[in-house]
Amino acid sequence: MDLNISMGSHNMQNHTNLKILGKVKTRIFTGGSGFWTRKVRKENIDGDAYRLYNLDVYGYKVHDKMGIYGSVPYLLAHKLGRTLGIFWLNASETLVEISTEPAVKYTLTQMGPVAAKQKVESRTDVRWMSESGIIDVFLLTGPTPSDVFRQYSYLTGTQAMPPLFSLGYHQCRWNYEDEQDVKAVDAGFDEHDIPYDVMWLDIEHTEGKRYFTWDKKRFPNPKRMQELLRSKKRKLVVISDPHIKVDPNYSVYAKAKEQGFFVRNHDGGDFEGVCWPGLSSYLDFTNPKVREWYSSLFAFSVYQGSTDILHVWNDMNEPSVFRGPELTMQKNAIHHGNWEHRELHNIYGFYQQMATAEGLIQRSKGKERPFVLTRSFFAGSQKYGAVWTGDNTAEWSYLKISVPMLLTLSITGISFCGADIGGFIGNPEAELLVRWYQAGAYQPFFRSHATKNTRRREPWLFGEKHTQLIREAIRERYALLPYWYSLFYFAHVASQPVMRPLWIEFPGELETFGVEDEYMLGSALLVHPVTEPKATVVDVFLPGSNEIPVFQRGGSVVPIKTTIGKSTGCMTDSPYGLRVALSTKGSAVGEVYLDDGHSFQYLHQKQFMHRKFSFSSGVLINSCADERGRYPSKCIVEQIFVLGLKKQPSSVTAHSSDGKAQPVAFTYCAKTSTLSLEKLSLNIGADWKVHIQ
Ligand code: NBV
Repeated sequence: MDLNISMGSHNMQNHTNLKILGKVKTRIFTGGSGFWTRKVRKENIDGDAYRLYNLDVYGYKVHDKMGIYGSVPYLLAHKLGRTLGIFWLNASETLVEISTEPAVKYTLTQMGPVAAKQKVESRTDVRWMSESGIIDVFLLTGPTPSDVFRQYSYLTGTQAMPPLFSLGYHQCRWNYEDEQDVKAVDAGFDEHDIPYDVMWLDIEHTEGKRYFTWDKKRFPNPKRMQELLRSKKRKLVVISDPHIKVDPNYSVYAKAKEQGFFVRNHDGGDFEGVCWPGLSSYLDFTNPKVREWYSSLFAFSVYQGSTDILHVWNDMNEPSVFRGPELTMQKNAIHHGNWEHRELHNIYGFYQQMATAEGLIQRSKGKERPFVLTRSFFAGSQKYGAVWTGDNTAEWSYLKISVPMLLTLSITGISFCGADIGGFIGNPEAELLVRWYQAGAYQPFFRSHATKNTRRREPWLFGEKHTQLIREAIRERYALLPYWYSLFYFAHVASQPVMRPLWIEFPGELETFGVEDEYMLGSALLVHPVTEPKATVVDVFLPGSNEIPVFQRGGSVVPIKTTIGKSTGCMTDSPYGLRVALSTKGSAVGEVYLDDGHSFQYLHQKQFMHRKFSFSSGVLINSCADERGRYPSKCIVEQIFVLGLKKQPSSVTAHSSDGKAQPVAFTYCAKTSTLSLEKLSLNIGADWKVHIQ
């Protein structure tokens, strides 16, 4: 591989440290990553550099190299047989120029029958330029995609294990008007038999955009409202931005002012800019003392009206400053340690999310996993929660671009990511909204959101036909929760992205390299969302030797829930099902991970269960995948579908570990080659075998 990195600086002098993780033999050749809305991989570059500079870009353009809300200065390169990464650790404004030389094609001819392979080699040069500061450069030498993911996680951490509820469906809009509105929307979900987990409140829930307060007229009794949600095992997320209203009577402002916790102007006074509350100062989250204090604001005794079902959303943390240069903070503003803002601009939002997550953990005395969504992010933000793609528009092109945007985030370590369902700006027509729900149900962070003054768009407002389609999409998400949760566990412990470009799963298949309209969810499911209007057919590229006419990969076992409740919390005891899709050799493997879904006991007390399913020679085996885990579950596997079974079996028997065998009733459909076992009662956590003869 060819590696040709040039480094440069504009403005101040850089100090560059080059570190190599593993052995670099030769040079890097292609790739691209970060948070750009353009294609992840593009032949030939038009000359402009990618810009990494976190900015609030309302209704950003699709396919644009200018930065938006977050940056990850990390580049991945992949060719047949080799994956590499370059991590450029610097948080100042950074430009990355990528130029690709035209591809050279040559043919490898193997001896024997006509087996000709075409191999395409091209050379890509990358030039990195950071405005300021110290630069640490890490070369991650792979050689496989998962090696690179692991090496990158050594440097930046892995995805935080999300609380289970946060993988359910989230309902948001700017704004749900008042407690009555929240109550009505919440009831709407139950009336229409649509599960959901989280109600969201935007900036209007506060007293004049003073975060940590409630508008007394609209939300006179926030605890009562939270109790209503709690009764259905649902949660609340409220917004908390980094700007603090300049108001000596607002205790958050007064205390921060008194302790010198705001970012300062070059001349020493507190920096003041305009944002939602009017004149505001900005907390200096780069100061550990500020973070510690900010975290303490989430204590139940301090944050009046909050309960343990309240989680947090950090917005505007690029930081967004109305009337500031490019809508952000002056580069010569001063932070803790006398660092100029220019040195750390891209990591400001990262520190707010860090302090918020810490605060939520502390208020639970270290017991509960937090959920924090952030708009701005940097390398490592995955340790603190989720990221979304900001203010997108209700147009088909934004639905389409959500896939490469989320894939880019995923391979840069941020697995918990999503795009506003329906598009934040504008009013989606029913078809677009439905397609967006269908796509979003298979994207990690699943939240619908809409800006102010848009028409209401709760799932039941577009006629029964559309309600039904949205209901099905959301219910399918809930059915797949065991699979989602297991994938997040593997992201957490083994740095494997949840959403994967095809080339990760099929690194030796050249045809997969440029595909960005479909992806793998884990290693078992291939998803190709419909992102065009009036589509009745889509071309789906099926890599590998997959013969199954569903997009579950041949050779995989996917765990599901067979009964859907009002929310994830209501489904703790619901039974499991297993979808076994056989490979051409008639085998399949899969895993399931489960724990209490909310605490850190999986870590401290090993209270988790990790099981492995394997099918070969007609026997499906459930065995323990991690002996350290001890989390008993009463849940049963009540349904098993075996897809791709060539002939009808003559008998099916279930064998428990104590040697007892029981015949199992089954149905077989020759047309679809599917065997269905229902009304089973096999414990999910016990060793058992099912023999199919
Ligand atoms: O807080 C209001 C909005 C929020 O709904 C949106 O999700 C953020 O991306 N916020 C931006 C500020 C206003 C945008 C016009």
